[in-house]
Amino acid sequence: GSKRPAASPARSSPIKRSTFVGLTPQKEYPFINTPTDRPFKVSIEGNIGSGKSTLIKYFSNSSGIETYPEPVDLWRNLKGHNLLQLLYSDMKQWQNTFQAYVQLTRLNVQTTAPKYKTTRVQMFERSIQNNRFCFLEVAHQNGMHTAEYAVLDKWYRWLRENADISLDLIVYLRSSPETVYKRTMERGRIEETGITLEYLKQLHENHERWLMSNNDRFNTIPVLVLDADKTLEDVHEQYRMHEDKILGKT
Ligand code: D5M
Ligand code: MG
Repeated sequence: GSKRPAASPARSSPIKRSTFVGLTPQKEYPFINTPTDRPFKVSIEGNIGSGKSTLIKYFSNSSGIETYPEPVDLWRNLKGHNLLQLLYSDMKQWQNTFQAYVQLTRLNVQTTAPKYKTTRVQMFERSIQNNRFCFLEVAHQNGMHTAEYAVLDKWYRWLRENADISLDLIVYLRSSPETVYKRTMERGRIEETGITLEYLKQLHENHERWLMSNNDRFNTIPVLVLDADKTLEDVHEQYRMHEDKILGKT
């Protein structure tokens, strides 16, 4: 691991909330730590349509990097049931089941041992932390019973204590709801045709609270913020510019 001097410009000046790009100030864990006994674990986070899959693909052919796209296909076919379809057809009815299953599948992915001895980086599309601090919060705000919320929270706490779900870095593809709304509609994933701008705004606010509020209750993992509203070429340029950080070569 690498230790750096405590002062950095980003820490002394407050975040310009609308335009901030870079590593967010963190009170207790301001620097990226590169482990020596296991691969560097990085999670790619952001709203629906923010370009997470694109970033994952960008790094997927590099040697030493293992990428783990979201297990959407598992959610689409659980013994013939399309949970994603069910979720969007009736959120109130299905969000508890959906959160429970997503948490399980993410746990499975995030605790996967690296395939090769030479693997330096494990890169995940979203995380079990995302599930807990973003989507579970949204579900609760949208009417999930507080008892159901408490059960899933208990599960999360148990998992955090008893499984290694640690992450070394979060890359936040920060976007505006309007931009990702347009992209999501253009992508046209069949289950997602009913997604509203309101829902994407709500997801945005919850990503912001989780990753930008500098509140230890939600997050203590370093966050690299990229501007995902930009064109694909510009976002690729940001990948290249921050590649060393993203891959833990700091
Ligand atoms: O995310 C894939 C799809 O899965 C998208 O419709 C959002 C949905 N998703 C992912 N995780 C959750 C949780 N935990 N709750 C509800 N919905 C979820 P994409 O952003 O397109 O890669
Ligand atoms: Mg995706």
